[in-house]
Amino acid sequence: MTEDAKQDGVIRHDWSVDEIASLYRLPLLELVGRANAVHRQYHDPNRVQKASLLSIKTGGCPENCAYCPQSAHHREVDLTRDLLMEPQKVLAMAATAKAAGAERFCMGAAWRQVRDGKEFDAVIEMVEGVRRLDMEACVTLGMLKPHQAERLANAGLTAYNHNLDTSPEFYSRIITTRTYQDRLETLSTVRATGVELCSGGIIGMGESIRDRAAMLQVLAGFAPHPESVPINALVPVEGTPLAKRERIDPLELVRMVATARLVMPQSTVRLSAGRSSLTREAQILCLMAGANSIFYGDTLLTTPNAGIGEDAELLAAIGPVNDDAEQASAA
Ligand code: SAM
Ligand code: DTB
Ligand code: SF4
Repeated sequence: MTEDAKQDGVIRHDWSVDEIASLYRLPLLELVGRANAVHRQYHDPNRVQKASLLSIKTGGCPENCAYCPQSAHHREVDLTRDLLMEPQKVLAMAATAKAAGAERFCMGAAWRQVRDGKEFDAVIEMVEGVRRLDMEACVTLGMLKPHQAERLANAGLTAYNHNLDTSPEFYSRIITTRTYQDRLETLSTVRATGVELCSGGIIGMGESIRDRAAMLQVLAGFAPHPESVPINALVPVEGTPLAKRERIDPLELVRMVATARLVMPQSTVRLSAGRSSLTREAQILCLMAGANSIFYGDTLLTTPNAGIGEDAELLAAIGPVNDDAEQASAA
């Protein structure tokens, strides 16, 4: 074991970007091996949490995130805008997701920020309803004020998703309608309520390895680390400024997951968007490298996901996971 590897698994908040970039660039087998050892130290290697996503309010967002099909700035995108869904309909979908094995239900609204009023009241009702189903509830609603975060906390919200997306340096190449600082402030507003943080980012937008490392450095600088770290690979959507970006090499995703695992040993690392273009084997490598959750269901928010059938096959091929009879009998 190298001297560096002996320190693996220590919880730190003082990583340098250089240190993180060096981990990312390790020989792949060394990187995955070390990440797997840390993963096994803190997590059950046979557990893969299934989370389901639902877009509760689709499209027409005033922000200009270059990757996002829901931005009103990208007029060429073929997407039907929708008003906020009725809580009853959302809760029926949550119940269906639970019946399919999802433990967590994540609801996304294409808002720049939360506004008080009927729509927010309806979101509170959704959160309460998901918790009554005995599922974890996560929402992603854009920026929010302390009293709004408190209301979500009182409704029983498990986690708030708010991604940093990329490094502070690369950020303005992707989004100009809000700042990195806005993002950090929302995260600290959520943290103050005791609701868990879900924050991660996207690779494959033209950023460098240093940018990827710099994003992880900011995340790992939080004390405690975000409980949940989604790692997305860009899904290039026709009509967005990033539509023509080539899909990243799946091994870059493996490296990103492994590096996230090494710098945030206790966090749940979620293998998020981009999974539908990965082979079964590449997904398994990501799980070996430290991912412990997948988004389960036929769609992410607006783009296709690996289907439930394919995922059932993936999980069955791995063998019984989650220690439950449902998976064992599907195998
Ligand atoms: N409006 C909310 C906000 O500001 O956080 C959230 C919804 S947004 C769709 C949630 C996250 O999905 C984004 O932060 C981004 O990381 C990810 N995402 C959106 N479009 C994507 C794409 N085309 N490919 C990969 N990830 C994407
Ligand atoms: C996250 O980091 N990825 C999920 C979840 N958090 C909300 C969303 C992925 C969205 C991919 C593009 C789409 O389907 O619209
Ligand atoms: Fe709006 Fe969120 Fe999409 Fe950005 S990522 S355009 S904030 S929905």
